[in-house]
Amino acid sequence: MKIVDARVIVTSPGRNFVTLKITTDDGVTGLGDATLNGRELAVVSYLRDHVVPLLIGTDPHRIEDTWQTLYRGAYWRRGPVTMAAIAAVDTALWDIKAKVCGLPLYQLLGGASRDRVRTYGHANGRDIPELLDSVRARLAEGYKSVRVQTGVPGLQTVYGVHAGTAIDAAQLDQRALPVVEDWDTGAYLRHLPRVLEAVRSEFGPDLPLLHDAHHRLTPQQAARLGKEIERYDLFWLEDCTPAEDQRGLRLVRQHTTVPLAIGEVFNTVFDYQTLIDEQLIDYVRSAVTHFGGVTPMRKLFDYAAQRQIKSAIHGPEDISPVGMAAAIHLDLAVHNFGIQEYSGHTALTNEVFRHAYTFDDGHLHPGEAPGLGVELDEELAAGHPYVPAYLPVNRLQDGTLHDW
Ligand code: CS2
Ligand code: MG
Repeated sequence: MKIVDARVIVTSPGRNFVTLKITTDDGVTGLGDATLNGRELAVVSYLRDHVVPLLIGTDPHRIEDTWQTLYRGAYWRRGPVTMAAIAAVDTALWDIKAKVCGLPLYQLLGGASRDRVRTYGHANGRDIPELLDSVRARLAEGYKSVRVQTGVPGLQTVYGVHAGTAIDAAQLDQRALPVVEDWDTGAYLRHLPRVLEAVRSEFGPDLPLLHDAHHRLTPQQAARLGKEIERYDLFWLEDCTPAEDQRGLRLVRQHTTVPLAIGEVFNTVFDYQTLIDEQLIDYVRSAVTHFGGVTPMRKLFDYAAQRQIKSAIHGPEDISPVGMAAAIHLDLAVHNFGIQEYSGHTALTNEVFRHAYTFDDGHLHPGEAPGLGVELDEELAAGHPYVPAYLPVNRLQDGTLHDW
């Protein structure tokens, strides 16, 4: 079997997605997600200009060798652009291999370790009443676990709070450039305990709650917050501090038992080494799309399992249904599964990317279709071309650029 074609398809059914489609001489095709939110075109070029020429004529069954060739053969290693490109190739080759075997991908990953995949959804509100309504909406949709994010008094815009957030018209016009959001760590630290108190008193002690601090605290601030919110028994506190300096989590871990989740911006196992070796976190958050594909994700989960750390694959709307499908196959198969983030996608996105995975009663299942179980409607995709778009940036009250 040989690869005879590999095409990069960029489509924007409401937001930008980058997909690699590999075709073999037997006519078998495989899909891989290469979407890097705000830097999509960098991955498009990396794939089209530097990876696709290397794939033509190679054996699609040699997944490990292809992965090692793309990782080591480039000389320049790691990083989100490189690893998103490699992820797309790796995922597409697993899709092909599973299709050739006539099996859903999870069967090639060791078969099912559970009957269905537990998820969590996003609840957000500009203020506490709006957040409580959003939690009720997620529960009504069937979610059994909910991530809670709110606005902060005195701030115009905050991560995770959208749908009517006060972005003025001028900023909307600049959507092709990063929107500038404002931030005040002190206001946030004072406000979050009030938010969690309100959610717990409304929904009781048993509802699994998650919160994403989104890289904005110093280790000291994260340690203080973790201690203060322990009484609200969170399922996890996510990205409590920027974790390039993995040792920073030692301080947090010394002061709080709140479960910690980190890693959605990580793209190789080396980003996690201290965190896993010293058991500084409880969940690893990388996405198949940003971590080099299915192959390294399996290795990450086995490494994490040695320290009783569980999986929690990143699953916002900027992971395409192709990347989401790969995640759900992994979720069903790995033993140390924790939880799967699932924001869902728009109806149009689900038309462009028809998928076999299902969401029911707060859980996902990858389905039994051979491969990933995703088909890309290229004609429909072509009707929604790339739209320049950036992630926001954050500035403190004095104008200092801060982590978003
Ligand atoms: C967030 C993401 O889902 C999460 O946990 O951190 O929504 C993140 O902000 C986006 O994926 C960035 O593209
Ligand atoms: Mg996050």
